[in-house]
Amino acid sequence: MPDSPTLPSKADDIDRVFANARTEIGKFRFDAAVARVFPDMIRRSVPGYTLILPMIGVIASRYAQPDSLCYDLGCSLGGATLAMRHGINAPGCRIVGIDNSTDMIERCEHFIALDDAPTPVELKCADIRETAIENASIVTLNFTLQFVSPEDRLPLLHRIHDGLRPGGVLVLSEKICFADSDEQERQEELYYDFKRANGYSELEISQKRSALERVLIPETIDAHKERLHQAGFEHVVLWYQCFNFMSLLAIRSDSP
Ligand code: GEK
Repeated sequence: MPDSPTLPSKADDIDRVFANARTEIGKFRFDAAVARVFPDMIRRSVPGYTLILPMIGVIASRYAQPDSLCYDLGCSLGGATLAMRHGINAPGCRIVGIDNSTDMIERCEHFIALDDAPTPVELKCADIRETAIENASIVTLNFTLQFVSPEDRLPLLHRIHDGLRPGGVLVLSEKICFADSDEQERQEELYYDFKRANGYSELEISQKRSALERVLIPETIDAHKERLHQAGFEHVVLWYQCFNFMSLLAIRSDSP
């Protein structure tokens, strides 16, 4: 397995963003307070995040094509960027990490500078709905599409498909929901148990849930698969699922 670095996290970088009772809960934002504790927040909030990153490295080692671009869309602090950087074996690749949070991109620059793998990384503070995607062999949307408004999702996936070379791949990781309400309740409860087991209090869980309402919009696995097919991807396979989190591998057909 490629050596995939985990982002450094210090004792004072523990996520306590929602630990104190708030009189009013505003919309969740990827601001400086979140960026500072982000490695701890995502590790304790997304089941399997620490497994998915090294697997993105494995996928990169197989699918990165020589002289192509590898995009990390919604790169945050560069977890998937670094995983790809350490997985890529093909010569002449360049990674482009894009995020529209200046606080995330500033910190991401720091983490990338600390890493010495040879593949060049370019970071951009931009909206992924507006940035060009071209000559790509790998694109990752690692828990990012869920923050893009539903009507903008298909146009973005179309552009990703068209910007991939034949045989190129998209890794799409998302929080999901279930069409069956009993299943939804069961998986959501297990998810909250996961958060409790990771030290989050009932107050933290409920305040964060309120902050994410209408900001993070989950969909079913079938809705994601169907949309990926509509965007032109021929082969779509579920390669990871734990409770209400999953990751799909979507492959652009080999023939141009
Ligand atoms: C990781 N992939 O560590 N344009 C650019 N960035 C965006 C947009 C947009 N329209 N919408 C949201 N973001 C990362 C984790 S976090 C997931 C991704 C989470 C960015 C947003 O600023 C944030 O940094 C990221 O997408 C989502 O592998 O926090 O659950």
